[in-house]
Amino acid sequence: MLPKEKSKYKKNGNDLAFLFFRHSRVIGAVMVVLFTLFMVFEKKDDFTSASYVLPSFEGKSYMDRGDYIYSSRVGSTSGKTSRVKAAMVVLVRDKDLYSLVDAIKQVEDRFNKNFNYDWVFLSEALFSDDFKEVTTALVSGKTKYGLIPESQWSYPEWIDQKRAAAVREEMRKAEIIFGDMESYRHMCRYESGFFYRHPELEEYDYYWRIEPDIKLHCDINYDIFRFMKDNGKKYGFTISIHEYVSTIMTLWNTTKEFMAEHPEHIHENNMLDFISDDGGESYNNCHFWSNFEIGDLNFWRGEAYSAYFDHLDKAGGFFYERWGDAPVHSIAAALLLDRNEIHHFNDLGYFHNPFHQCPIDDVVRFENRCGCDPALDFTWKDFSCGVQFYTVNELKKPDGWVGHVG
Ligand SMILES: Nc1nc2c(ncn2[C@@H]2O[C@H](COP(=O)(O)OP(=O)(O)OP(=O)(O)O)[C@@H](O)[C@H]2O)c(=O)[nH]1
Ligand SMILES: *[C@@H]1O[C@H](CO)[C@@H](O)[C@H](O)[C@H]1NC(C)=O
Ligand SMILES: [Mg+2]
Repeated sequence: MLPKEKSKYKKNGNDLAFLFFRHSRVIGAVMVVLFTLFMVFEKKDDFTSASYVLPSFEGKSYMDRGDYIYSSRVGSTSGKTSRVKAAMVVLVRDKDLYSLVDAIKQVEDRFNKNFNYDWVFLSEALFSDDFKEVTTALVSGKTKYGLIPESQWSYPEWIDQKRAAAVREEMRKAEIIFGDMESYRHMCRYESGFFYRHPELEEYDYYWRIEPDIKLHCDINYDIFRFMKDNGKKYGFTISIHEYVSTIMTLWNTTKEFMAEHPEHIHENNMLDFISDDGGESYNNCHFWSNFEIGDLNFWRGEAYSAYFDHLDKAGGFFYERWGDAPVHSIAAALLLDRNEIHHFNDLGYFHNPFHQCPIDDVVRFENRCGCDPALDFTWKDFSCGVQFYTVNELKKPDGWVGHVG
């Protein structure tokens, strides 16, 4: 450095020091005011620390906490690495591709990029090359595209199609949701009785049902399918809800016929108390919302459920009423499974219009990077059946659940 420049810097430095001393009282006063304001607004005592540490973690994952999420019946899934035979399954129309892409991306980013499970897309019409290319580009596993045989997406011969059409017209007038739709009925019947028999699903034991427009709010940091297998779970849900009675007027009576005819299929440790408040006399309309399902395909493929589906299908309520696959699957799971085989995934965070599941437990939400507002969580609300599920199964509800009722 040249001497001249050196002196310049020195001079500037002296000037600054001079200014500081001249105004030291003013500067001091300003600093006191700022400090006081800081103390007033920042009531926390850790105002000096540079990084913020989440208070409730205590270095422990909720996965190891052994509380309501992993109830006493459920073991830890850590340490297991091998994949199970499982796939994401999507029933979808070709034209709904761009309602589906973001759902796929979320499932990949939040879960599947670490596990690379396959995706199976099903439809009653062939998928376009565009659909196949876009979906294949998005996923980390293999993709398969299955065509639904016409025999499974049409009227069985015992159905009176005139009667079915008359019902649709009545329901249209009564403004019953999807009541006038023929395709919706084929969809519900297919999801109830056929998807698990599709040849493209033959090699799998577990499935996760995914629909267009759904959202996943949280990371899933464990292999959800292995969790099912290791813990003997056969049906997993996120949201439960009461069904619209006018769509299932005779479903319970038809179910009671089945129970009387096939007592051998009713599990001795069933969950009847989730779906009936009077010991089976009537249905309380509680069901698992089946737009999300993680389940054991072999349960649906088994003798008990096959007999139940056949009984319902013969009765015709998929067409003469508007039986949904959600109450059908739920009633079956509640009656034919051991209640311990049904699992509430309270740690996922999920949205299907119009309801959210958002874990109200801070530790779960923070640990899984949930991007949702717990105030919107549907689980504990009146129209949900979450309280019923936790109560009849004597599961511990998360702290503060009462504040989310209503
Ligand atoms: N291939 C095919 N898939 C269908 C058809 N109708 C519905 N689906 C699929 O079946 C599932 C349920 O249908 P949705 O229309 O989502 O019914 P929902 O969930 O009761 O109602 P919203 O999502 O509120 O419209 C979704 O995965 C749809 O993509 C159809 O006619 N053909
Ligand atoms: C159910 O069956 C009972 C007894 O057979 C009958 O009285 C009742 O009306 C039926 N309910 C419906 C909704 O069909
Ligand atoms: Mg849907």
